[in-house]
Amino acid sequence: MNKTIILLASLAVSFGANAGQRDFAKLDKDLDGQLSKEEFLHRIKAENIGKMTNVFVNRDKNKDGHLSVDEYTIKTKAK
Ligand SMILES: [Ca+2]
Ligand SMILES: [Ca+2]
Repeated sequence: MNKTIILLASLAVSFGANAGQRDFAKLDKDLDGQLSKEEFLHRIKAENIGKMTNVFVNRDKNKDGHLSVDEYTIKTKAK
């Protein structure tokens, strides 16, 4: 059953997903559909934390302290 759910979830993520949306899914560790600052900065090197914190704040358009998929992908260019 769990495999079915995971398969469906990954289909939903990959259906029409661009690179930014795939990145988002990888970063969203607790799968709540929002990126916390901790999740966003998880893979960022220490020397880039300050810069990326600014990126996070700039992308958080509704200032709720989390990035939605739309907020995350709005300035993310497809790789
Ligand atoms: Ca999350
Ligand atoms: Ca937000």
